Amino acid sequence: MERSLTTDEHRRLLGVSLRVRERVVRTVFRAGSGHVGAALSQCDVLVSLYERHLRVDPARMDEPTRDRFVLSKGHGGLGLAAVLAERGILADHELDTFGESGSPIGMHMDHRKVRGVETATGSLGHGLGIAVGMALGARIQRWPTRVFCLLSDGECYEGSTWEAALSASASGLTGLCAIVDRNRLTMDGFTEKEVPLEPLADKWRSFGWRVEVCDGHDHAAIDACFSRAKDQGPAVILAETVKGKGVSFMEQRPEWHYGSIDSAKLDEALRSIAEQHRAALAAIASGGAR
Ligand SMILES: Cc1ncc(C[n+]2csc(CCOP(=O)(O)OP(=O)(O)O)c2C)c(N)n1
Repeated sequence: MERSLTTDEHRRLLGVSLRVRERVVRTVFRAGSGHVGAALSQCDVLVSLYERHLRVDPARMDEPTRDRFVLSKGHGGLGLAAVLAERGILADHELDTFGESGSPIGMHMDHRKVRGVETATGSLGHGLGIAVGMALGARIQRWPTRVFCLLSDGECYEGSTWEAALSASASGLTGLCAIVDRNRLTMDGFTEKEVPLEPLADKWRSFGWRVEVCDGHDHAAIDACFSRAKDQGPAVILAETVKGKGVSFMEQRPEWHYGSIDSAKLDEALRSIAEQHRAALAAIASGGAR
């Protein structure tokens, strides 16, 4: 695997992922519930994107030529809110209201209410079409804008996703990069046991997309995919992930798609996140991945 990160940068990204995961579980504890498994699954991909590839200025999120990120898997809003807070786009006190009655920051976020959110999502299957429209608009304006879109693998069951994929390749949209959070789980079961999606890479290729496949928790691998996808679009990164990643009692368990945690579970979750972080640092020190 091509490595584009220095060891120091890799350690820094792991530190950001650690803090994002801590924010996610603390927020679920405070809010009383949330899509915790989905948020932990997408965490490392979004950290890589926001820390190294998405060209935005946190102080000027309305700058017209900025890059755009569309969270097509809208139930990942909890995880995106934690990343926005870590990047300084959302204030900590704003994140603290996540999911509260009357708060602007709901479980599915709304661009009219939350700074840094580009479009309202929640109904699966619509984000890629919106991202295609944004990329076409940027091309017409001759802006340098790149558009990134995170889909869940469950969204690859939606016909509208494939309509958008067809139109993106027909339009030769180079500034568009989709990422599929390929954790192989939906809300209540495993994709390959229910309606198999494999061979998923071949499906995207046959729709005219350049395909990258990587370990969606290996920052070096994710970073290399984002770098290769630049100007190569439309490109899709199939990020092989683990739902609930970082909290061992949640990993690959459908019941943690959405849930609540009491203070004992919060402590257990924080311990698990810290342990996995230490293991990842040790792997880097010994020359291994993650
Ligand atoms: C059109 C539509 N149908 C159903 C739902 C309800 N729903 C929310 S999340 C989800 C599936 C979750 O699995 P996946 O999409 O693979 O996302 P993951 O959490 O695994 O990243 C479903 C069916 C929805 N939000 N939108």
